[in-house]
Amino acid sequence: MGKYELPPLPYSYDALEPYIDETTMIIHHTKHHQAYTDGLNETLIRINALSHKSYITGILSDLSLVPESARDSINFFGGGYENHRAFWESMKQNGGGMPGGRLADEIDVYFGSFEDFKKKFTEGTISIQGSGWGWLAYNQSFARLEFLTTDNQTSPWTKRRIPLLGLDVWEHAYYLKYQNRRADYVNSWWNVVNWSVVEERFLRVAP
Ligand code: MN3
Repeated sequence: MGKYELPPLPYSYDALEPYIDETTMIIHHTKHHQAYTDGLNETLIRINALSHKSYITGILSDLSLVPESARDSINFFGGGYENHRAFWESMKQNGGGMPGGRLADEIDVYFGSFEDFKKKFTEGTISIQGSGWGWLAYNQSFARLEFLTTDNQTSPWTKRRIPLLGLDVWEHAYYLKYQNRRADYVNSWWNVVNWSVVEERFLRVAP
């Protein structure tokens, strides 16, 4: 694939105000995401795999193929690179509301209702111990939607799940504005979710 580069944000750093503040977005994108990107490139160089034919999601899907000495680094930096890339894309200014179409129907089937889904996602993500992510994901083996959490930067791809919508609850994602109030951050975040992107992701993978 060649060297990975920090993907530009699809909006300005202040676009998600007041829910996610500009300073947090600048640091999160230019420092944290940049560090995952650099760490991924350094790890690939170390194992002579910068020209690996698969995009990072393919590598994360089967870490057993990665040399053992680099597996944790690929999991961490590769997951961090990809999780953040997808995270930025799944938010927008004036987001929020509800999904429509087939995704809305499937959420009703597997979670009961959109409100039930939101509750499960919110509570499950708030209660992650330490750093991690909450996810709405697609389980291709069982052709169904699922909620899951992952620790640190582990990607849903590594758990054989296709990420549709993820929420970063590392303290770096909210501490400047919300301090220790993770619940306030998670509840606010629903106002910036870009449901049309999540619907597109779902329609690409669900037959
Ligand atoms: Mn982060």
